Amino acid sequence: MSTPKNPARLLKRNVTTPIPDIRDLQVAVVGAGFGGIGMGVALRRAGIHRFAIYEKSTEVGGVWRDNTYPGCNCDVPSHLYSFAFAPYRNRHTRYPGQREILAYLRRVADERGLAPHLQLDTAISEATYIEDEGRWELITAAGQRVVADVVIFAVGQLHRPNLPEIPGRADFAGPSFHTARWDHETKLHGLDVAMIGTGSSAAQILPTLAATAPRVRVFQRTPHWVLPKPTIEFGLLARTALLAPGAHHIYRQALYYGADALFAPIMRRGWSAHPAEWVARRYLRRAVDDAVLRAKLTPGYPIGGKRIILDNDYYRTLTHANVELIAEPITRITRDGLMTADGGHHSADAIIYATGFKAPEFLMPVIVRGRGGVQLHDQWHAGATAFLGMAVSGYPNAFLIAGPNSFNPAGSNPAMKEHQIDWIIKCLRWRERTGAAAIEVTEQAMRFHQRWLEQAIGKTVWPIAGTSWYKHSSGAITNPWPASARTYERILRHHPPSDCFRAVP
Ligand code: N01
Repeated sequence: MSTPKNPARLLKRNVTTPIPDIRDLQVAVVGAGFGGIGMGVALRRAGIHRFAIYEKSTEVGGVWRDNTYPGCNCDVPSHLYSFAFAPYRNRHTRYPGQREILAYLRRVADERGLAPHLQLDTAISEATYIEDEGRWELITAAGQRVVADVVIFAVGQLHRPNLPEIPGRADFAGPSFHTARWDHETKLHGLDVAMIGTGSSAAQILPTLAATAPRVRVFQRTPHWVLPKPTIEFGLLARTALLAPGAHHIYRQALYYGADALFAPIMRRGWSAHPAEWVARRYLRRAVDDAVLRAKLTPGYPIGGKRIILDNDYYRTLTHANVELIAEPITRITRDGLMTADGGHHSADAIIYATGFKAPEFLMPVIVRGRGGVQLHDQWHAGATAFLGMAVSGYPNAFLIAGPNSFNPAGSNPAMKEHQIDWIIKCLRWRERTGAAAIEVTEQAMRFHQRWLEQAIGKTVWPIAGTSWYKHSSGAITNPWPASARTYERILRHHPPSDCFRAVP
Protein backbone atom coordinates (compact mmCIF):
# COMPACT_ATOMS: atom_id res chain seq x y z
CA MET A 1 0.00 0.00 0.00
CA SER A 2 1.66 3.25 -1.07
CA THR A 3 1.55 6.30 1.18
CA PRO A 4 -0.10 9.28 -0.52
CA LYS A 5 1.93 12.49 -0.99
CA ASN A 6 -0.20 14.57 1.32
CA PRO A 7 -1.90 12.26 3.82
CA ALA A 8 -3.33 15.19 5.83
CA ARG A 9 -5.61 16.11 2.93
CA LEU A 10 -7.01 12.61 2.91
CA LEU A 11 -8.19 13.01 6.50
CA LYS A 12 -10.79 15.51 5.35
CA ARG A 13 -12.32 13.97 2.27
CA ASN A 14 -13.82 10.77 1.09
CA VAL A 15 -11.18 8.15 0.44
CA THR A 16 -12.34 5.29 -1.66
CA THR A 17 -9.30 3.95 -3.48
CA PRO A 18 -6.28 3.28 -1.25
CA ILE A 19 -7.50 -0.04 0.20
CA PRO A 20 -6.61 -2.53 -2.53
CA ASP A 21 -9.13 -5.25 -1.79
CA ILE A 22 -12.00 -4.47 0.53
CA ARG A 23 -13.12 -8.09 0.36
CA ASP A 24 -10.03 -9.24 2.15
CA LEU A 25 -9.31 -7.16 5.24
CA GLN A 26 -7.67 -8.48 8.37
CA VAL A 27 -9.49 -5.92 10.47
CA ALA A 28 -12.35 -3.48 9.87
CA VAL A 29 -12.56 -0.71 12.46
CA VAL A 30 -15.81 1.24 12.66
CA GLY A 31 -15.44 4.85 13.83
CA ALA A 32 -12.54 7.33 13.65
CA GLY A 33 -12.70 9.08 17.02
CA PHE A 34 -10.24 8.48 19.86
CA GLY A 35 -11.01 4.73 19.86
CA GLY A 36 -10.70 4.15 16.11
CA ILE A 37 -7.57 6.28 15.72
CA GLY A 38 -5.88 4.64 18.72
CA MET A 39 -6.82 1.20 17.35
CA GLY A 40 -5.43 2.06 13.93
CA VAL A 41 -2.11 3.13 15.41
CA ALA A 42 -1.94 -0.06 17.51
CA LEU A 43 -2.74 -2.28 14.50
CA ARG A 44 0.10 -0.74 12.50
CA ARG A 45 2.44 -1.13 15.45
CA ALA A 46 1.42 -4.81 15.72
CA GLY A 47 2.31 -5.34 12.06
CA ILE A 48 -1.28 -5.59 10.90
CA HIS A 49 -1.54 -3.45 7.77
CA ARG A 50 -4.55 -4.81 5.89
CA PHE A 51 -7.14 -2.83 7.81
CA ALA A 52 -9.58 -0.03 7.14
CA ILE A 53 -11.21 2.49 9.45
CA TYR A 54 -14.79 3.23 8.38
CA GLU A 55 -16.11 6.63 9.44
CA LYS A 56 -19.66 7.86 8.75
CA SER A 57 -18.56 11.49 8.66
CA THR A 58 -16.24 13.29 6.25
CA GLU A 59 -13.66 13.90 8.97
CA VAL A 60 -11.98 12.11 11.85
CA GLY A 61 -12.53 13.25 15.44
CA GLY A 62 -15.76 11.68 16.77
CA VAL A 63 -17.49 13.79 19.40
CA TRP A 64 -14.77 16.44 19.09
CA ARG A 65 -15.73 16.90 15.44
CA ASP A 66 -19.48 16.86 16.15
CA ASN A 67 -19.56 19.23 19.11
CA THR A 68 -18.70 22.73 17.92
CA TYR A 69 -20.99 24.70 20.24
CA PRO A 70 -19.58 27.91 21.73
CA GLY A 71 -17.48 27.22 24.80
CA CYS A 72 -17.04 23.50 24.05
CA ASN A 73 -14.08 22.21 26.01
CA CYS A 74 -12.91 19.29 28.03
CA ASP A 75 -13.12 18.90 31.79
CA VAL A 76 -10.24 16.40 31.89
CA PRO A 77 -6.70 17.88 31.80
CA SER A 78 -5.10 17.64 28.37
CA HIS A 79 -2.06 15.72 29.59
CA LEU A 80 -4.41 12.92 30.56
CA TYR A 81 -7.00 13.44 27.84
CA SER A 82 -4.58 12.22 25.17
CA PHE A 83 -2.84 9.03 24.14
CA ALA A 84 0.15 7.95 26.25
CA PHE A 85 2.03 7.28 22.98
CA ALA A 86 1.39 10.80 21.62
CA PRO A 87 2.04 13.28 24.43
CA TYR A 88 -0.02 16.41 24.37
CA ARG A 89 2.22 19.38 23.54
CA ASN A 90 0.44 22.44 24.90
CA ARG A 91 2.19 23.53 28.08
CA HIS A 92 -0.01 26.58 28.62
CA THR A 93 -3.53 25.31 29.15
CA ARG A 94 -4.52 22.62 31.61
CA TYR A 95 -7.88 21.92 29.94
CA PRO A 96 -8.04 21.64 26.17
CA GLY A 97 -10.72 23.23 24.01
CA GLN A 98 -12.69 21.38 21.31
CA ARG A 99 -10.59 22.78 18.44
CA GLU A 100 -7.34 21.76 20.10
CA ILE A 101 -8.52 18.21 20.71
CA LEU A 102 -9.77 17.90 17.13
CA ALA A 103 -6.44 19.25 15.83
CA TYR A 104 -4.62 16.77 18.09
CA LEU A 105 -6.63 13.82 16.73
CA ARG A 106 -6.08 14.91 13.12
CA ARG A 107 -2.38 15.24 13.79
CA VAL A 108 -2.09 11.80 15.42
CA ALA A 109 -3.99 10.18 12.52
CA ASP A 110 -1.78 12.00 10.03
CA GLU A 111 1.60 11.49 11.71
CA ARG A 112 0.91 7.82 12.48
CA GLY A 113 0.14 7.03 8.85
CA LEU A 114 -3.58 6.32 9.09
CA ALA A 115 -4.62 8.29 6.00
CA PRO A 116 -4.41 5.33 3.59
CA HIS A 117 -6.61 3.28 5.92
CA LEU A 118 -9.39 5.83 6.36
CA GLN A 119 -12.65 5.30 4.55
CA LEU A 120 -14.45 8.54 5.35
CA ASP A 121 -18.08 9.31 4.55
CA THR A 122 -18.74 5.57 4.78
CA ALA A 123 -21.34 4.51 7.34
CA ILE A 124 -21.56 0.82 8.16
CA SER A 125 -25.19 -0.23 8.36
CA GLU A 126 -24.93 -4.02 8.80
CA ALA A 127 -22.38 -6.46 10.17
CA THR A 128 -22.96 -10.20 9.82
CA TYR A 129 -20.78 -13.05 11.05
CA ILE A 130 -20.20 -15.62 8.29
CA GLU A 131 -20.04 -18.88 10.23
CA ASP A 132 -18.45 -21.10 7.54
CA GLU A 133 -15.55 -18.70 7.14
CA GLY A 134 -15.21 -17.30 10.66
CA ARG A 135 -15.21 -13.80 9.18
CA TRP A 136 -17.44 -10.72 9.11
CA GLU A 137 -19.37 -9.22 6.23
CA LEU A 138 -20.05 -5.51 6.54
CA ILE A 139 -22.46 -3.56 4.37
CA THR A 140 -22.03 0.18 4.00
CA ALA A 141 -24.95 2.60 3.78
CA ALA A 142 -24.14 2.94 0.06
CA GLY A 143 -24.48 -0.84 -0.37
CA GLN A 144 -20.77 -1.66 -0.64
CA ARG A 145 -19.73 -5.09 0.70
CA VAL A 146 -16.64 -5.53 2.86
CA VAL A 147 -15.31 -8.79 4.29
CA ALA A 148 -12.91 -8.77 7.23
CA ASP A 149 -11.48 -11.39 9.61
CA VAL A 150 -12.17 -9.17 12.59
CA VAL A 151 -14.49 -6.23 13.24
CA ILE A 152 -13.83 -3.65 15.93
CA PHE A 153 -16.61 -1.19 16.76
CA ALA A 154 -15.18 2.08 18.06
CA VAL A 155 -18.26 4.25 17.70
CA GLY A 156 -18.27 5.66 21.24
CA GLN A 157 -21.24 6.25 23.51
CA LEU A 158 -22.12 9.93 22.97
CA HIS A 159 -22.62 10.35 19.24
CA ARG A 160 -26.38 10.07 18.64
CA PRO A 161 -28.20 13.24 19.77
CA ASN A 162 -31.25 12.78 21.93
CA LEU A 163 -34.05 15.04 20.66
CA PRO A 164 -36.84 14.60 23.22
CA GLU A 165 -40.35 13.79 22.05
CA ILE A 166 -41.95 16.88 23.55
CA PRO A 167 -45.45 17.48 22.08
CA GLY A 168 -45.48 20.30 19.53
CA ARG A 169 -41.70 20.18 18.88
CA ALA A 170 -42.25 20.40 15.12
CA ASP A 171 -44.58 23.41 15.50
CA PHE A 172 -41.85 25.76 16.69
CA ALA A 173 -41.39 28.48 14.05
CA GLY A 174 -37.89 29.71 14.92
CA PRO A 175 -34.48 28.05 14.63
CA SER A 176 -33.89 25.06 16.88
CA PHE A 177 -31.02 22.61 17.02
CA HIS A 178 -29.13 20.17 19.24
CA THR A 179 -25.84 21.13 20.90
CA ALA A 180 -23.97 18.47 18.92
CA ARG A 181 -25.38 19.81 15.64
CA TRP A 182 -24.70 23.49 16.25
CA ASP A 183 -26.07 25.63 13.44
CA HIS A 184 -23.33 28.22 12.89
CA GLU A 185 -25.42 29.88 10.15
CA THR A 186 -28.03 30.94 12.71
CA LYS A 187 -26.95 34.08 14.52
CA LEU A 188 -28.40 34.06 18.01
CA HIS A 189 -27.39 37.66 18.77
CA GLY A 190 -30.48 39.63 19.68
CA LEU A 191 -32.73 36.54 19.93
CA ASP A 192 -34.49 35.33 23.07
CA VAL A 193 -33.18 31.81 23.53
CA ALA A 194 -34.65 28.83 25.36
CA MET A 195 -32.19 26.08 26.29
CA ILE A 196 -33.55 22.68 27.34
CA GLY A 197 -31.25 20.62 29.57
CA THR A 198 -28.69 21.41 32.24
CA GLY A 199 -25.85 18.89 31.76
CA SER A 200 -22.17 19.54 30.93
CA SER A 201 -22.93 20.83 27.41
CA ALA A 202 -25.53 23.33 28.67
CA ALA A 203 -23.18 24.53 31.42
CA GLN A 204 -20.43 25.23 28.89
CA ILE A 205 -22.72 27.04 26.42
CA LEU A 206 -24.64 29.22 28.86
CA PRO A 207 -21.98 31.94 29.46
CA THR A 208 -21.67 32.65 25.71
CA LEU A 209 -25.43 32.65 25.20
CA ALA A 210 -26.02 34.96 28.13
CA ALA A 211 -23.40 37.37 26.81
CA THR A 212 -25.21 37.85 23.50
CA ALA A 213 -28.92 37.05 23.89
CA PRO A 214 -31.29 39.60 25.45
CA ARG A 215 -32.94 36.76 27.39
CA VAL A 216 -31.99 33.14 28.04
CA ARG A 217 -34.44 30.73 29.66
CA VAL A 218 -32.84 27.52 30.89
CA PHE A 219 -35.24 24.62 31.33
CA GLN A 220 -34.07 22.24 34.02
CA ARG A 221 -35.64 18.83 34.56
CA THR A 222 -33.28 17.70 37.33
CA PRO A 223 -30.41 19.70 38.85
CA HIS A 224 -26.88 18.37 38.32
CA TRP A 225 -24.12 18.48 40.90
CA VAL A 226 -21.45 21.03 39.99
CA LEU A 227 -17.87 21.21 41.29
CA PRO A 228 -15.49 24.10 40.57
CA LYS A 229 -12.83 23.43 37.96
CA PRO A 230 -9.24 23.94 39.17
CA THR A 231 -7.20 26.78 37.62
CA ILE A 232 -6.94 26.64 33.89
CA GLU A 233 -3.65 28.28 32.87
CA PHE A 234 -0.22 26.91 33.82
CA GLY A 235 2.03 29.40 35.58
CA LEU A 236 5.64 30.00 34.55
CA LEU A 237 6.92 27.52 37.13
CA ALA A 238 4.69 24.69 35.90
CA ARG A 239 5.52 25.47 32.26
CA THR A 240 9.24 25.32 32.99
CA ALA A 241 8.89 22.13 35.04
CA LEU A 242 7.00 20.46 32.19
CA LEU A 243 10.05 20.95 29.95
CA ALA A 244 12.17 18.59 32.09
CA PRO A 245 12.79 15.11 30.65
CA GLY A 246 10.09 12.70 31.78
CA ALA A 247 8.03 15.52 33.32
CA HIS A 248 5.09 14.96 31.00
CA HIS A 249 4.91 11.29 31.90
CA ILE A 250 5.18 11.96 35.65
CA TYR A 251 2.47 14.64 35.43
CA ARG A 252 0.21 12.34 33.43
CA GLN A 253 0.63 9.51 35.94
CA ALA A 254 -0.08 11.91 38.82
CA LEU A 255 -3.31 12.97 37.09
CA TYR A 256 -4.27 9.36 36.38
CA TYR A 257 -3.81 8.21 39.97
CA GLY A 258 -5.14 11.50 41.32
CA ALA A 259 -8.41 11.20 39.36
CA ASP A 260 -8.81 7.61 40.58
CA ALA A 261 -8.21 8.61 44.18
CA LEU A 262 -10.39 11.73 44.13
CA PHE A 263 -13.28 10.93 41.84
CA ALA A 264 -13.83 7.15 41.85
CA PRO A 265 -14.85 7.10 45.57
CA ILE A 266 -17.51 9.75 44.84
CA MET A 267 -19.54 7.23 42.85
CA ARG A 268 -19.73 4.81 45.79
CA ARG A 269 -22.55 4.91 48.32
CA GLY A 270 -21.65 6.01 51.81
CA TRP A 271 -19.22 8.36 53.50
CA SER A 272 -16.62 8.47 50.69
CA ALA A 273 -18.75 10.93 48.72
CA HIS A 274 -19.37 13.27 51.65
CA PRO A 275 -16.32 15.54 51.17
CA ALA A 276 -17.17 16.13 47.49
CA GLU A 277 -20.81 16.80 48.31
CA TRP A 278 -19.74 19.25 51.01
CA VAL A 279 -17.50 21.09 48.49
CA ALA A 280 -20.32 21.19 45.92
CA ARG A 281 -22.85 22.59 48.42
CA ARG A 282 -20.37 25.21 49.62
CA TYR A 283 -19.59 26.17 46.01
CA LEU A 284 -23.30 26.60 45.26
CA ARG A 285 -23.81 28.68 48.43
CA ARG A 286 -20.94 30.99 47.49
CA ALA A 287 -21.92 31.33 43.84
CA VAL A 288 -25.67 31.87 44.26
CA ASP A 289 -27.04 34.31 46.88
CA ASP A 290 -30.68 33.90 45.95
CA ALA A 291 -32.10 31.18 48.23
CA VAL A 292 -34.94 30.33 45.82
CA LEU A 293 -32.55 29.82 42.90
CA ARG A 294 -30.22 27.84 45.17
CA ALA A 295 -33.06 25.54 46.20
CA LYS A 296 -33.89 24.90 42.53
CA LEU A 297 -30.24 24.07 41.84
CA THR A 298 -29.79 21.69 44.77
CA PRO A 299 -29.95 18.07 43.62
CA GLY A 300 -32.10 15.63 45.55
CA TYR A 301 -29.89 12.62 44.82
CA PRO A 302 -26.32 11.76 45.90
CA ILE A 303 -23.40 13.42 44.15
CA GLY A 304 -22.03 11.25 41.32
CA GLY A 305 -25.53 9.95 40.46
CA LYS A 306 -25.19 11.71 37.11
CA ARG A 307 -21.90 12.85 35.59
CA ILE A 308 -20.64 15.71 37.74
CA ILE A 309 -20.27 19.06 35.96
CA LEU A 310 -16.85 20.68 36.46
CA ASP A 311 -17.33 24.35 35.73
CA ASN A 312 -16.58 27.82 37.10
CA ASP A 313 -19.10 29.94 35.17
CA TYR A 314 -22.43 28.09 35.04
CA TYR A 315 -23.82 29.05 38.47
CA ARG A 316 -22.52 32.61 38.18
CA THR A 317 -24.20 33.06 34.78
CA LEU A 318 -27.52 31.77 36.13
CA THR A 319 -27.57 34.79 38.46
CA HIS A 320 -27.41 37.28 35.56
CA ALA A 321 -30.44 39.51 35.12
CA ASN A 322 -31.11 38.25 31.58
CA VAL A 323 -31.00 34.55 32.57
CA GLU A 324 -33.91 32.63 34.10
CA LEU A 325 -33.86 29.05 35.38
CA ILE A 326 -37.20 27.34 34.90
CA ALA A 327 -37.59 24.14 36.89
CA GLU A 328 -41.23 23.45 35.97
CA PRO A 329 -41.61 20.47 33.60
CA ILE A 330 -42.12 21.35 29.92
CA THR A 331 -45.52 20.19 28.71
CA ARG A 332 -45.58 21.45 25.12
CA ILE A 333 -43.66 23.42 22.54
CA THR A 334 -45.68 26.03 20.67
CA ARG A 335 -45.01 28.15 17.56
CA ASP A 336 -43.30 30.79 19.65
CA GLY A 337 -42.24 29.25 22.94
CA LEU A 338 -42.61 26.55 25.56
CA MET A 339 -45.44 25.75 27.96
CA THR A 340 -44.76 24.41 31.44
CA ALA A 341 -46.80 22.33 33.89
CA ASP A 342 -47.79 25.41 35.94
CA GLY A 343 -49.62 26.76 32.85
CA GLY A 344 -46.90 29.31 32.02
CA HIS A 345 -45.97 30.16 28.44
CA HIS A 346 -42.32 31.18 27.94
CA SER A 347 -41.71 32.90 24.63
CA ALA A 348 -38.56 32.09 22.67
CA ASP A 349 -37.09 33.02 19.27
CA ALA A 350 -34.77 30.00 19.23
CA ILE A 351 -34.53 26.69 21.06
CA ILE A 352 -31.29 24.89 21.90
CA TYR A 353 -31.61 21.23 22.78
CA ALA A 354 -28.86 20.50 25.31
CA THR A 355 -30.60 17.20 25.89
CA GLY A 356 -27.71 14.78 25.65
CA PHE A 357 -27.29 11.57 23.72
CA LYS A 358 -28.89 8.16 23.20
CA ALA A 359 -25.95 6.69 25.04
CA PRO A 360 -27.46 3.38 26.23
CA GLU A 361 -28.35 2.40 22.62
CA PHE A 362 -24.94 0.94 21.86
CA LEU A 363 -24.00 0.42 18.20
CA MET A 364 -27.33 1.72 16.92
CA PRO A 365 -28.27 1.92 14.09
CA VAL A 366 -25.89 -0.82 12.87
CA ILE A 367 -27.60 -4.22 12.55
CA VAL A 368 -25.20 -6.77 14.04
CA ARG A 369 -25.81 -10.49 13.47
CA GLY A 370 -23.74 -13.08 15.28
CA ARG A 371 -23.68 -16.88 15.29
CA GLY A 372 -27.00 -18.39 14.17
CA GLY A 373 -28.09 -15.02 12.79
CA VAL A 374 -28.92 -13.79 16.31
CA GLN A 375 -29.22 -10.00 16.36
CA LEU A 376 -27.22 -8.18 18.99
CA HIS A 377 -29.90 -5.56 19.56
CA ASP A 378 -32.49 -8.26 20.31
CA GLN A 379 -30.07 -9.70 22.84
CA TRP A 380 -29.56 -6.22 24.29
CA HIS A 381 -33.27 -5.30 24.49
CA ALA A 382 -33.09 -4.81 28.27
CA GLY A 383 -29.69 -3.13 28.18
CA ALA A 384 -26.32 -3.83 26.59
CA THR A 385 -23.79 -6.13 28.26
CA ALA A 386 -20.29 -7.14 27.18
CA PHE A 387 -17.30 -8.83 28.73
CA LEU A 388 -15.29 -5.93 30.18
CA GLY A 389 -17.13 -3.73 27.67
CA MET A 390 -15.26 -5.35 24.77
CA ALA A 391 -16.63 -8.71 23.64
CA VAL A 392 -19.94 -10.56 23.53
CA SER A 393 -20.42 -14.31 23.53
CA GLY A 394 -21.98 -15.43 20.23
CA TYR A 395 -20.12 -12.75 18.24
CA PRO A 396 -16.71 -14.26 17.42
CA ASN A 397 -13.90 -12.00 16.20
CA ALA A 398 -15.92 -8.90 17.12
CA PHE A 399 -14.72 -6.35 19.64
CA LEU A 400 -15.93 -3.05 21.04
CA ILE A 401 -14.01 -0.03 22.27
CA ALA A 402 -15.99 2.05 24.79
CA GLY A 403 -18.64 -0.65 24.91
CA PRO A 404 -21.12 -1.29 27.75
CA ASN A 405 -20.01 -0.29 31.27
CA SER A 406 -16.61 0.93 30.20
CA PHE A 407 -17.10 4.71 30.32
CA ASN A 408 -14.94 6.11 33.10
CA PRO A 409 -16.96 8.87 34.81
CA ALA A 410 -14.04 9.59 37.15
CA GLY A 411 -11.11 10.10 34.79
CA SER A 412 -9.81 9.89 31.26
CA ASN A 413 -11.68 7.94 28.63
CA PRO A 414 -8.84 8.02 26.08
CA ALA A 415 -6.79 6.25 28.79
CA MET A 416 -9.54 3.61 29.24
CA LYS A 417 -9.63 3.15 25.48
CA GLU A 418 -5.87 2.62 25.37
CA HIS A 419 -6.22 -0.21 27.92
CA GLN A 420 -8.92 -1.76 25.74
CA ILE A 421 -6.87 -1.38 22.57
CA ASP A 422 -3.87 -3.12 24.18
CA TRP A 423 -6.09 -5.96 25.32
CA ILE A 424 -7.74 -6.36 21.90
CA ILE A 425 -4.27 -6.58 20.33
CA LYS A 426 -3.48 -9.35 22.86
CA CYS A 427 -6.64 -11.17 21.75
CA LEU A 428 -5.65 -10.87 18.09
CA ARG A 429 -2.19 -12.25 18.88
CA TRP A 430 -3.70 -15.13 20.84
CA ARG A 431 -6.00 -15.91 17.91
CA GLU A 432 -2.97 -16.02 15.65
CA ARG A 433 -1.13 -18.33 18.03
CA THR A 434 -4.05 -20.76 18.29
CA GLY A 435 -4.36 -20.86 14.51
CA ALA A 436 -8.14 -20.59 14.85
CA ALA A 437 -10.06 -18.63 12.26
CA ALA A 438 -12.21 -17.18 15.02
CA ILE A 439 -12.16 -16.74 18.78
CA GLU A 440 -15.07 -15.94 21.05
CA VAL A 441 -15.45 -14.92 24.68
CA THR A 442 -16.97 -17.81 26.62
CA GLU A 443 -20.45 -17.63 28.16
CA GLN A 444 -18.92 -18.54 31.49
CA ALA A 445 -16.55 -15.54 31.38
CA MET A 446 -19.47 -13.29 30.39
CA ARG A 447 -21.62 -14.58 33.28
CA PHE A 448 -18.78 -14.25 35.77
CA HIS A 449 -18.04 -10.69 34.68
CA GLN A 450 -21.70 -9.69 34.67
CA ARG A 451 -22.15 -10.99 38.24
CA TRP A 452 -19.11 -9.00 39.40
CA LEU A 453 -20.34 -5.92 37.53
CA GLU A 454 -23.81 -6.06 39.05
CA GLN A 455 -22.36 -6.35 42.55
CA ALA A 456 -20.02 -3.42 41.90
CA ILE A 457 -22.85 -1.29 40.43
CA GLY A 458 -24.96 -2.14 43.48
CA LYS A 459 -22.38 -0.36 45.62
CA THR A 460 -22.56 2.84 43.56
CA VAL A 461 -25.07 5.69 43.77
CA TRP A 462 -26.35 5.15 40.21
CA PRO A 463 -29.22 2.76 40.99
CA ILE A 464 -30.65 5.23 43.53
CA ALA A 465 -30.14 8.36 41.38
CA GLY A 466 -32.80 9.40 38.87
CA THR A 467 -32.56 9.63 35.10
CA SER A 468 -29.20 9.92 33.37
CA TRP A 469 -27.46 8.73 30.26
CA TYR A 470 -25.84 6.01 32.42
CA LYS A 471 -29.19 4.17 32.50
CA HIS A 472 -31.13 2.13 29.96
CA SER A 473 -34.90 2.66 29.90
CA SER A 474 -35.20 -0.76 31.64
CA GLY A 475 -33.36 0.71 34.63
CA ALA A 476 -30.16 -1.26 33.93
CA ILE A 477 -26.95 0.74 34.39
CA THR A 478 -25.30 0.16 31.03
CA ASN A 479 -22.70 2.86 30.50
CA PRO A 480 -20.30 3.69 33.35
CA TRP A 481 -17.48 1.58 34.76
CA PRO A 482 -18.24 1.10 38.47
CA ALA A 483 -14.66 1.16 39.81
CA SER A 484 -11.36 2.94 39.30
CA ALA A 485 -9.34 3.01 36.07
CA ARG A 486 -6.58 1.13 37.92
CA THR A 487 -9.02 -1.65 38.79
CA TYR A 488 -9.94 -1.93 35.12
CA GLU A 489 -6.27 -2.07 34.19
CA ARG A 490 -5.62 -4.72 36.86
CA ILE A 491 -8.56 -6.90 35.77
CA LEU A 492 -7.35 -6.79 32.17
CA ARG A 493 -3.85 -7.77 33.27
CA HIS A 494 -5.23 -10.77 35.16
CA HIS A 495 -7.49 -11.89 32.31
CA PRO A 496 -5.30 -13.09 29.47
CA PRO A 497 -7.40 -13.96 26.42
CA SER A 498 -6.53 -17.67 26.89
CA ASP A 499 -8.54 -17.62 30.15
CA CYS A 500 -11.76 -16.20 28.81
CA PHE A 501 -11.84 -16.90 25.07
CA ARG A 502 -12.23 -20.11 23.12
CA ALA A 503 -11.42 -21.03 19.57
CA VAL A 504 -14.62 -21.33 17.54
CA PRO A 505 -14.82 -24.69 15.77
O1 N01 B 1 -26.02 15.69 28.15
P1 N01 B 1 -26.60 15.18 29.55
P2 N01 B 1 -24.78 16.65 27.86
N1 N01 B 1 -37.07 17.27 28.88
O2 N01 B 1 -27.23 13.86 29.27
C1 N01 B 1 -32.10 17.03 29.96
C2 N01 B 1 -19.97 14.53 28.00
N2 N01 B 1 -19.51 15.88 27.86
O3 N01 B 1 -24.68 16.80 26.38
O4 N01 B 1 -30.96 15.34 34.02
C3 N01 B 1 -36.29 18.08 29.62
O5 N01 B 1 -25.61 15.24 30.63
C4 N01 B 1 -31.55 16.18 31.04
O6 N01 B 1 -32.38 16.20 32.17
P3 N01 B 1 -32.25 15.05 33.32
C5 N01 B 1 -20.11 14.25 29.49
O7 N01 B 1 -19.73 12.94 29.76
C6 N01 B 1 -18.24 16.06 28.21
O8 N01 B 1 -24.83 17.85 28.66
O9 N01 B 1 -32.21 13.73 32.57
N3 N01 B 1 -34.98 17.91 29.81
C7 N01 B 1 -30.19 16.85 31.24
O10 N01 B 1 -30.27 17.98 32.03
C8 N01 B 1 -21.55 14.46 29.69
O11 N01 B 1 -22.06 13.82 30.82
C9 N01 B 1 -17.71 17.29 28.18
O12 N01 B 1 -33.43 15.21 34.15
C10 N01 B 1 -34.43 16.83 29.22
C11 N01 B 1 -29.82 17.25 29.82
O13 N01 B 1 -31.01 17.29 29.07
C12 N01 B 1 -22.11 13.94 28.40
O14 N01 B 1 -21.23 14.40 27.41
C13 N01 B 1 -18.48 18.38 27.76
C14 N01 B 1 -35.18 15.93 28.42
C15 N01 B 1 -28.88 16.27 29.15
O15 N01 B 1 -27.69 16.24 29.88
C16 N01 B 1 -23.48 14.42 28.06
O16 N01 B 1 -23.56 15.81 28.36
C17 N01 B 1 -19.79 18.19 27.39
C18 N01 B 1 -36.55 16.19 28.28
N4 N01 B 1 -37.34 15.36 27.58
C19 N01 B 1 -20.30 16.91 27.45
N5 N01 B 1 -34.34 14.96 27.98
C20 N01 B 1 -16.30 17.38 28.60
O17 N01 B 1 -15.89 18.37 29.13
C21 N01 B 1 -33.12 15.25 28.49
N6 N01 B 1 -33.18 16.38 29.22
C22 N01 B 1 -15.42 16.18 28.40
